[in-house]
Amino acid sequence: MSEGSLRKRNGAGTKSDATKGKSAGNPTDAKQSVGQEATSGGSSTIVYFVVLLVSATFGALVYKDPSIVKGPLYEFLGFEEDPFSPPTPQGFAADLLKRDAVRDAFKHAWLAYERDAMGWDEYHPISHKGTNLTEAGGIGYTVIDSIDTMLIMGLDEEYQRARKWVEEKMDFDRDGNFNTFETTIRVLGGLLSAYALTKDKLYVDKAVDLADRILPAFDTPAGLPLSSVNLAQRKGISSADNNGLVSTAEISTLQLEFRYLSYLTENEEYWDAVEKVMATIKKSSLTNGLASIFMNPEDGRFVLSAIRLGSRGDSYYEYLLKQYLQTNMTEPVYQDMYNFAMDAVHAHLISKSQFTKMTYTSELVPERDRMGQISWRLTPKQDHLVCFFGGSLMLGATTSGAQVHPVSVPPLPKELTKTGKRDWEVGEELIETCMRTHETATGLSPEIAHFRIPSDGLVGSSISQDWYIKGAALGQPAPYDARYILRPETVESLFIAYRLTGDAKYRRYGWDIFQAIEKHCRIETGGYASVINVDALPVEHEDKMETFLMSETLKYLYLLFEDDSVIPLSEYVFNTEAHPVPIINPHRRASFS
Ligand code: DMJ
Repeated sequence: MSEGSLRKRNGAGTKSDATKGKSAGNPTDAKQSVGQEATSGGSSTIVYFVVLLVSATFGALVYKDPSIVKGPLYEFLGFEEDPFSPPTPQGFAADLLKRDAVRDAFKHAWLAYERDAMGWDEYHPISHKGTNLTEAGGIGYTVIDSIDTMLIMGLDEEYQRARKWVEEKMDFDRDGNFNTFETTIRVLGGLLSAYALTKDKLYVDKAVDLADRILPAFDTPAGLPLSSVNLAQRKGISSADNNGLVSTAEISTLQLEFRYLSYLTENEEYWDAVEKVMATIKKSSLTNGLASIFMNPEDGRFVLSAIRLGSRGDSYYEYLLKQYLQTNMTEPVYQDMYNFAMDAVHAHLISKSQFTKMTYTSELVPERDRMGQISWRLTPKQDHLVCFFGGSLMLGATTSGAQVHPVSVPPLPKELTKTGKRDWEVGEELIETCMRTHETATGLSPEIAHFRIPSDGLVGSSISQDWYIKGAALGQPAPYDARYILRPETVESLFIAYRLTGDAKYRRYGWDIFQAIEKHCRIETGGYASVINVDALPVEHEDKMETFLMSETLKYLYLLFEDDSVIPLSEYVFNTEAHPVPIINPHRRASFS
């Protein structure tokens, strides 16, 4: 494994970008120019001593109470922002103790899985066993989802054993139905990222084998891939549960993976398949810019269904931005689609809570009255899944919403467009809201949070805060909404926000979450388990360790505490399962606009 491939090339890491950025308002530079002016005016010793005395007195006063001058001073010095106020990036050096604590946690998870269930798709840490997604046998779901985290963490021995398993045991010739989206983001994405970080041909060969088995799922009249695919029969399978409809997030979250594979292999078929999906979505887009969560693979149209940033909607928005980033900001069509979607989200889905004015996202649920008239009900419900969106908005603000590239760290207001500023602010606020949902008995956030609205009938109830877990009642079984299943979305946003601001508070938040996971999800005999009710102590566990703990949650936490030259955001884009793939200069242009 070459560390060089993980770190920013040519030595110009985000750290130096940050330094470069800061120089726009760098106090050191400013002091130098002030000093030069003072001395260039005259050579007299008296003048020199008077200036020195005044400066020293002034300096002492300011040292004691910087607030007396800092506003006027920084304006006088020509700074756009207050250089004396936090957040001040302290450099992006690793916090070694915390970083290594996260690495130990990963080892605790991986070694238990390896001991009890190596090669099985999923792991159950309490019963110490593995299960597969289908009766047909495993496809390396957990192994592949974890490999790039080992590479990033420098876990060489674990990595070598995992690679050996991929080489000798992994088999996609399984006669069972696998979810097209999950198989792509976890397994294809994991293989591609392992290749990107090692340049080991084994991973591309495996990726090609898998992608060729998934491709037939795209063979529908509108080109929208079916929900499942039989990997051995190479056949798309439509979803019986959803009347053959496909989920918007699922069909629009395959693009980074297939496009990168096409770039590597020069096989245009992969690129064409996923681009056609985007062309169909663009053609069908609703006039208000919103996207409902189901589409029809027969005619390529959106189907009347909920509109939200949570399940079945989430990564549609994520990949609009990331497709623009993956193609090195050269494809205006993805930027247009992203901007159109963001305007719609701000206009219709962003809400403020009743009492403390927390920013959150609502859902629009269609309702049909007796006359067949449709109206939309704004529901104050936010999935934990939505917590990716704060970081995503901030990333969008500094790229799609930026006037200069790269922007400073943190960006200066003048560097952002009007919509960039809007997205940056709302992104920061959404992260704060997600952190508020960690104010539970365990410090873990629930799967779904509801926010108080005047019509909720809870006036005078014991719910004193702005948000609550619906259906939770003392002495009653915990509702589904109360679970924490080791999800990554909040720490994903914290990682991005830290890289874009250098604000130490994001590391503090991440450390709090990590400690809550350690305290309540860690199984002493090995592994981590989901918690059934985040608001009840002692916790009750569900015997399952989701694969995204090792692919996403622990990776983002590790990178939050790692120095910022590792997987720099200027060179990589993370797929929705946190597998980094390189930003590419595309060899072709989008065939639609
Ligand atoms: C992951 O599999 C992916 O992030 C996906 O986009 C939705 N969420 C889960 C983890 O919560």
